[in-house]
Amino acid sequence: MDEDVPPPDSKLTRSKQRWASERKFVTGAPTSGAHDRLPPGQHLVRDWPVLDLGAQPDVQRERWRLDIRGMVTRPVTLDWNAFIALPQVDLRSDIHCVTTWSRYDNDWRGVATHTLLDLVEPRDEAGFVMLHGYDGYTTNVPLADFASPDALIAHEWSGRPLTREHGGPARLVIPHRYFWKSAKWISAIEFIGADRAGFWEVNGYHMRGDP
Ligand SMILES: Nc1nc2c(c(=O)[nH]1)N[C@H]1C(S)=C(S)[C@@H](COP(=O)(O)O)O[C@H]1N2
Ligand SMILES: [Mo]
Repeated sequence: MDEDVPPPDSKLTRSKQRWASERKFVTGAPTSGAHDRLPPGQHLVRDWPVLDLGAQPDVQRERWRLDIRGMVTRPVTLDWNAFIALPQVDLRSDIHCVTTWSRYDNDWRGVATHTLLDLVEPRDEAGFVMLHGYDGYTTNVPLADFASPDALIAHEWSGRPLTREHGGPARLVIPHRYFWKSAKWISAIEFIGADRAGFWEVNGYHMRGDP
């Protein structure tokens, strides 16, 4: 499996730079600006609420795997060492939960989704992504949202390992979508052609989740 992971520079860096310059997968302008930082109907919290289906899987790093599959040129299964060997980024972002709480300035460390896209190279038919969690949770996002420059698979929050209740060892973070799109205990990233509804989306939540 290790041979599937390119070295930190070379092709990966080049194609990241190329994607950045072409703004590949990115639709619309980055969302920020103090005036609209708190989306309509949201209130600020200082603590960090825990929300999930109730079962918080105990996944040790030694047993953790991230399966990246579906409509990609080079599917890969990363173990923890391969994941940590990928380029790491530090990103600060706000959380917006559909239950109306928002939390500003969360410091994440992890692997940018762009790095994973470089690794597996989604095929042209891939338009959406289904995220899978170790608790059986699923959620769907358009590829453009997954590929957002501020999206990452995070394993640290505020300089500490992400706790189990918040999705450790690693979770997705897509800041500009409601937090239910940010799968905790992430186990698989599946690239699909036609959009499919995940857990909350089947239960009536929005397919895009724009706060
Ligand atoms: N695997 C998994 N991911 C999940 C969920 C879940 O039940 N299982 N709940 C989602 C919802 S509805 C929210 S609001 C956030 C909550 O993340 P937090 O508990 O770290 O605040 O996780 C999202 N990701
Ligand atoms: Mo949520």
